[in-house]
Amino acid sequence: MFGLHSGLDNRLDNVVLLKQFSDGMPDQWARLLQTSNISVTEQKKNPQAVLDVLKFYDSSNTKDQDQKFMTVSKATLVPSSKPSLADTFNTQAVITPKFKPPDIPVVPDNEEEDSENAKPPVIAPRPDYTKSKLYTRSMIDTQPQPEPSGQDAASANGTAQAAGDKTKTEKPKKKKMTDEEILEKLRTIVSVGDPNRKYNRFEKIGQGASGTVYTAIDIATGQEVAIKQMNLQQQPKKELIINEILVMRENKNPNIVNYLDSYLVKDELWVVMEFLAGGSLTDVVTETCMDEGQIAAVSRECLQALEFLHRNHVIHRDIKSDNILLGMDGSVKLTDFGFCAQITPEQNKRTTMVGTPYWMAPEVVTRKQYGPKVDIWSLGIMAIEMIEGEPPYLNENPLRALYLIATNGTPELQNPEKLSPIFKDFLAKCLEMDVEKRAAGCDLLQHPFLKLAKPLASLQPLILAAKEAQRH
Ligand code: 3AM
Repeated sequence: MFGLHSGLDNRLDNVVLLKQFSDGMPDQWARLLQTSNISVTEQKKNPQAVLDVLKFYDSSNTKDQDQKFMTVSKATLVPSSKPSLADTFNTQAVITPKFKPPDIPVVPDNEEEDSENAKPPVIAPRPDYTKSKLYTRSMIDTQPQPEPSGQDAASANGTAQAAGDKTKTEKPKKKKMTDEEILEKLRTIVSVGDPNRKYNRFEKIGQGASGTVYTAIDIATGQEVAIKQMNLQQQPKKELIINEILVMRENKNPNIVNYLDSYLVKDELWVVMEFLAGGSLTDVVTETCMDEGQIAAVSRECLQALEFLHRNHVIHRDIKSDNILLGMDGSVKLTDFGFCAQITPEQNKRTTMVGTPYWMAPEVVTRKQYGPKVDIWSLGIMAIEMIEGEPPYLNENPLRALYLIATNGTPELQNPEKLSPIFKDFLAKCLEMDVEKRAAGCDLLQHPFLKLAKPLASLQPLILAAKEAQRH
């Protein structure tokens, strides 16, 4: 009886607290909070974190943005029409299971097995609901942010102002470019002419966050290319598209998907890039088990891309397996520069809350000034995807996931005892809460874990197995 009473009292207490906390809150926030699964005890423990994540969620929850940052789901549990963010919360009871997915065993690295003789990888017993992309869309906070607190301002080396970012700054706010100004700027970047005369045999391969992706053949060279077609009217932050093309065009690297060309076709911007036939790393992590040698190989390739970008003062800000594409030969390349930020030595910190909730670094979620090391944190989360098939908290509502990132710190692994000490050390250096102590890309490239890397060709059987699993 005592238990029952105390439980009831607790609940009543919680209702009162919840009401007190949400009093004076915009209705939309109170509604989001109610469906977020953030318990009242959690709300009470860290109200500021709750307010931060609510603000972010609300400001990135416009109809336009739902369209832009939605990724099409392949999961059977996901409704066939694109759900709105509100649907995301309302259907949460349906798509969020009450139980944890079964543990996915990490296949031990077998040094004697060369890639050609490798046995087909074990297909992980991964339930369909964990493959949902419903929760894994990229987001950006479009609201202006408050002035930094004294402490934040003092710790930063400068103020931030991205192309298209509304970040805190002492200067007057940068005027938003008009649609005509954006078109004018794009005309100076794109090639003249009709791409339908240069490319043929268009085939749709997918619907991305900002546009539809096709494969096509370059008629002159016979090269297969990928073409992303973006409707300019439907882009809520058109400045980001300019950013995307310029960064891709100016930062060529073997570990970055190669930008080839771009065109304006009526209302659309077409971006032509190299085609990677192996699919995304998400397909591999959700459908197969990777061993440490394969994880080390992918991590090294991604780190090479990040070290290059950071050296050139670019923060990617949306590192996740969906944005890593694979070639059939096992090559690993980073893509989707739609959220990246160009920094300078004088203005090397940003504050815009941007990325995909589950992969976001704590300093982004708690709205501190941040730098390139946010990509290193996200790489650590991506390494967890390679071990467990999904990022931490994926079963949680995104709002609660943001709260947990803000308050829990370094996430825990499901089966840490299955990993080698050297791999655990690598993860700890990526997922270090203290940004100063977190390793930089150039340091991590020297980490002994990467010496375990198998040849890239060892990824081929995983790519084939993922493709095979997706056919069924
Ligand atoms: O729809 P899914 O997730 O299978 O991986 C990207 C995504 O696939 C793929 O197009 C879909 C929408 O973004 N994609 C994007 N760029 C690509 C490229 N350069 C690409 N696939 C191959 N090469």
